[in-house]
Amino acid sequence: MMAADQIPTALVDRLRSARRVAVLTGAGVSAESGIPTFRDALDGLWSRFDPRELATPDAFIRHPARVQAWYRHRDRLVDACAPNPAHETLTDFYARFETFSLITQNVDGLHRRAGSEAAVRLHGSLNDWRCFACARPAPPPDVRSETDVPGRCPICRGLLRPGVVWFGEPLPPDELDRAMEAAATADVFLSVGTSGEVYPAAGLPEMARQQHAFVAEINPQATPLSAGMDAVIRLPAGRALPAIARALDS
Ligand code: BV8
Ligand code: ZN
Repeated sequence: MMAADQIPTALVDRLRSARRVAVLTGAGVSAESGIPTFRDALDGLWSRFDPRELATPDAFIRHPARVQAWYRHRDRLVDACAPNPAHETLTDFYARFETFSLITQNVDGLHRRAGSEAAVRLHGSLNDWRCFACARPAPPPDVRSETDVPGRCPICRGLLRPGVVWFGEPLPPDELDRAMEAAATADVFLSVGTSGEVYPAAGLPEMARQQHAFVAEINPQATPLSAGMDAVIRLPAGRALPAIARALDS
């Protein structure tokens, strides 16, 4: 059993001596909580869409009720799920290292629900709905299908949008600055559960590597980032991260 969860000793050694550790997570870290990964989020009736056709301002303007219904569908999926051992182990890393930065692309809020209040949220949050016109925060619209009337702002009647960063939209500057500072100063950088295809987040592991951090990937599948890694762990995050914690404790 332990052989299957063998963690590269080079990674354990570098983590033991590391002062500054940074972790970038993607949708794969929530997979074991039952949340479909970003590319699998198009389940059931949503399977006829590509996420990049829905997660854009243009799609929202053209089909507001469709986009609102998809995000409310994902909201409900997330509400029924809980953090898994991957999220919990990463929360414990705050106490384990002198400086620990958790950077997430995920919008499901599970890192915060696991106690990682300081998680850097590069792509926003499913829960924070706001008016597309006046930007006032608003309660989520009760829209379940693209044929429903789209939800509107109670103040200016503008359309309501989820508080996520869509393709073509800039990332929140403060969050991106924090993430880049973490990558630029990390001794060890872990890329966990991300396909490494969405920028600028996917550029963070390379930033860390360029300043000679030890960079490792935790993902059952290879990604475009794999070739640049000092170590790869082909395990689910919910097994690999607790195994890393156990190796550090032994
Ligand atoms: C921007 C919120 C500029 C919405 C998301 C170069 C530089 C800058 C930009 C670009 C660039 N090249 C291209 C661009 C444009 C674009 C981009 O990157 N396009 C891609 C498709 C090529 N980037 C942007 O548009 C960004 N904006 O740069 O703006 C700008 C500046 C000024 C003014 C105007 C504009 C905005 C990108 C953010 C898009 N929003 N999310 C929503 O969620 O609906 S991105 C979306 O993809 C999610 O956040 C998701 O997290 C993210 C990445 O996907 P992953 O998390 O990796 O998930 P995925 O399903 O792909 O993979 C899951 C992985 O987990 C798999 O590898 C799987 O093997 C693994 N896995 C499965 N199970 C497990 C597991 N791993 C571990 N354990 C398991 N159990
Ligand atoms: Zn408004």
